[in-house]
Amino acid sequence: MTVQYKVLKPHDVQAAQSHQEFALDVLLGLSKSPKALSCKYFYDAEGNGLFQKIMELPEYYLTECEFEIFRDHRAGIAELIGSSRFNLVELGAGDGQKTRVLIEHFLGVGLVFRYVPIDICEEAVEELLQALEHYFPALQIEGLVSEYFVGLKWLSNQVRDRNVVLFLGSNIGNFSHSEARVFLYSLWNALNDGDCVLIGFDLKKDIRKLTMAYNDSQGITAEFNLNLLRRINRELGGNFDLDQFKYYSAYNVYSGAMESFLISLKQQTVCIDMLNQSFSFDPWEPIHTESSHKYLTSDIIELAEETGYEITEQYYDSRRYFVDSLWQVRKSKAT
Ligand code: AVJ
Repeated sequence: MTVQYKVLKPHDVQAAQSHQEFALDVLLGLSKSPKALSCKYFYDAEGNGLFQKIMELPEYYLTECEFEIFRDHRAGIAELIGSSRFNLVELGAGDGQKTRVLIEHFLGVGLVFRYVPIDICEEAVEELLQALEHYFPALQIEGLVSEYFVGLKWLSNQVRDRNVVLFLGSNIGNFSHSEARVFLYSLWNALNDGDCVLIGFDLKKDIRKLTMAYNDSQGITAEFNLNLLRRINRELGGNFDLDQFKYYSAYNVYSGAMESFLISLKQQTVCIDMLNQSFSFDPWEPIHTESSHKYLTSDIIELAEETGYEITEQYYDSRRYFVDSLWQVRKSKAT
C-alpha cells in the first residue's frame, strides 16, 4: 500500500482555517441566548451577488447617496488628500463600484498611488482586480482577501508611504458605537501622523425611509439574510429549512440601528453535521443577524475626537441622508 500525502498549500491552509472559524462562530452564536450569527458571514460568493443587487434597489438609498457625493466632491477630496505618493487602502471593498469614481479622478489629476482593496470575499477581490486592470491598466493594485484586522496589520507595516484609508458605504454601521471607537483607535494605531481616512456614515433620518431600505419590496434583503442559513447548510452540513424562517428588520430608537433577524416560524430542531450538534428553536425565536447603526453629525464629531483624528471635511449628499467624512490622523500634539 502506498500512503498518499496531501500537500497543503498556504491557500488551502487559510481556507481550512476560515472554515474552522466559521464553524466555531456558528456554534457559539447558536448556543447564545438570544441566538446570533455574525453578518460578516453574509459575504460568500452568493451573498456578495445578493448585496450587489441590494445596492441597485430603489429603496436602498445609501449607494446612490455615496455615488452622488463622490461625483460632486471628487475634486475637493483629491485636493485635500494631497499629492505625495500614497497607498489607497480600502476596507471591505466589495465590487469597488463607488471607489472607481474616485480612482478615475485621482488618476486623471495625476495623483500617484497604489490601490489596496481588502475584502473578506475572495471572489469579490478577484472580480475587482480584473475589472480594475481592464479600466485602469496603469494602476498599481494589490488585493488582499482578509478581515479588517489583517488589513490593519498590513497597514502597520507600511512605514514609508502615506496611507489613505477608505471605509465606505456605511460598513462602519455594523459596529456598535463602542465597537466603532475600538476599531477606529486600532486603525489610528496602525497609521502614521498625517494619514487620511474617508469614512461613509449613514445618518439618522425618517424611520420609514430607514425601514424601507432594509425591507425592500423584491425581498432581496430577506434572501441576503437567509443565504446565511443556506451557507451553513452548504459549508457545515446543516439542514435549515429556509421556508421555516422569516426575515424581520426594524429600527431600534435606543441603539440607533436597523436590527435584523431571522425568526423561526415553528418549534424545530436543526442539525449541523460538522458541529456534531443540533439546535432547537421555539416558535418565534429570533436569530440576530445584523445591526446597521445610523449616526448624528454630533456622534461623528465625538467619535473622531475620541480616537485621535481631526475632521478635515464632511461631504453630504443633497438630501443629507449620508456623509463621507474625511479625517486626518493626529499623533503629535503641538505644544
Ligand atoms: C454593507 C453593512 C453597509 O448595513 O446597510 C444591506 C449591509 N444589510 N442591507 C448595511 C446590508 C442589509 C449594509 N452594509
